[in-house]
Amino acid sequence: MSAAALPATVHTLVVGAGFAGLAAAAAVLAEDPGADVLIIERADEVGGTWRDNTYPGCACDVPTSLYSFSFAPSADWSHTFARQPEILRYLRDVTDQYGLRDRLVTGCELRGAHWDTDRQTWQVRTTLGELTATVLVAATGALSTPKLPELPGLDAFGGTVFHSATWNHDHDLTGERVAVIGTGASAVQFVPEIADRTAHLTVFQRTPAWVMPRLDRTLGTAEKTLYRRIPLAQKMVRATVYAYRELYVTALAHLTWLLPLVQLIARARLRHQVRDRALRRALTPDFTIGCKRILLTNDWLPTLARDDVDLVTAPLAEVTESGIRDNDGHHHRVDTIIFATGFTPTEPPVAHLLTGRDGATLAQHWAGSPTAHLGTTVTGFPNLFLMYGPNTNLGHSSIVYMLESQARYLTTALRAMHDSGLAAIEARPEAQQNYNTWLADALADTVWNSGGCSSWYLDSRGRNSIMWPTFTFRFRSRLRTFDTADYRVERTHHKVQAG
Ligand code: N01
Repeated sequence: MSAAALPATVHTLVVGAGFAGLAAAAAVLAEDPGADVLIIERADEVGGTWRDNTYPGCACDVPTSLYSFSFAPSADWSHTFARQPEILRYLRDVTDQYGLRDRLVTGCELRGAHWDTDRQTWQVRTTLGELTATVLVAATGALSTPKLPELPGLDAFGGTVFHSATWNHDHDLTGERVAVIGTGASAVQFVPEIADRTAHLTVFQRTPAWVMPRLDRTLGTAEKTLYRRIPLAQKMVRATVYAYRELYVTALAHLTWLLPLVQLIARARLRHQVRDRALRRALTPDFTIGCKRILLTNDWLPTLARDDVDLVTAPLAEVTESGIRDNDGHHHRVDTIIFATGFTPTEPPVAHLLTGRDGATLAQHWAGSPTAHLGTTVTGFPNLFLMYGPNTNLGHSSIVYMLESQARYLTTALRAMHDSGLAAIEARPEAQQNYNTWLADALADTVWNSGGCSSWYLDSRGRNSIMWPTFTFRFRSRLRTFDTADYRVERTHHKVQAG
């Protein structure tokens, strides 16, 4: 679709074409193939985080049988944990096969949107022009804005610098001395991939994470043929993986006393993979497993044990023209610095772009601590749906399941609006409050809140505004119906229903 094709008005505008935006648009079209729905995407292709993250070794650390759309099974996956290029290919195929390409405007970035109380619509500004939308779906992703720590001296560094999420493929690391800052889910995937190429690697670790094996295997021709010929077989595998993954949350959220037993496995593996005692000590976390995301990898620990790889646990002091000085005063000479320092999920930039009924932005409402009703709708922001909203992230299963739950909720809400002739729906403050009180209670004893770590699940106010606290089927069940009692509804201009 070209710039000229950006319409003046649209009923449902989806911002972002990653898993979340595609799930939302596909659900709306599945419900009504003639629906007036448009997706705008700032990049030139769909894919979201799976388009942007192209670092060596980038792969999914959730089994692909779950980390794919239930409505679009594929028998083409190479491994049980799919690699980034094939996930991106899959999302492109879904876009084509489900008629989403015709509804997509690429190279179109959201500049701002405000709720127009008189017109009961969203007035949307984009880089390609303005448009009016009745319903706005923010599907801009939680892990889309790379976080770069402010390090003194970084500007003066004479070498190359990039973030894992914006990998510089034009830069050859062969024979270089490379620093990697951060030891999270991204670093553990690319560090083993580049270690053979670099002359020397220095990995700066702030907090060690618990590591468990990634039980990955290739999918052979026989298995793929089976899935192609008998789709039910693949559905059964998906159901089985779903069921055993749900068991994990029992320990993470409900029976946390079980977690030290899981730690024994991680400790035994660490002992087996790292012979050096001092290194092992440096790599042993002091918090309960699961508090931070468990890293699934088979080659991270052996890579850190290599002679040409150093692990530095002293905090970073400054960047110099030729390297990094740590707080112990050691200077590490490097040619390239790679930040694997994660993203800004509790400070999503889109929140600064959305202005609600009272003229304040979502970021101002949230003040550093995102809240929503059912992780999806927000008081003061009529007809706004957040995909991957507050408290929808998981430590045990697939976010795609949550996104599909939210997409169905969106379609249920749209149907309710249509059937009842509603122009606007807005979460009632008390409904949102009750929901968040329940969340806070449910999260209190989970490992994410009480496991003794500091993680990106906790926002600037120390509140857990990221994690869903229990089984994913409970999320789906809560979002199965659209309860108008939870909403202030407007039929026509300014006629807010009593209550
Ligand atoms: O980022 P992270 P990531 N100085 O935030 C460190 C998803 N993901 O890109 O632990 C020094 O996990 C920070 O240290 P600490 C997944 O949800 C999914 O690796 O905060 N260090 C940490 O070690 C994941 O959770 C897949 O003390 C600093 C690291 O940088 C999320 O993306 C694959 C620092 C950041 O780790 C993010 O993963 C990959 C500073 N100032 C990622 N600031 C899938 O397969 C941060 N750090 C689905």
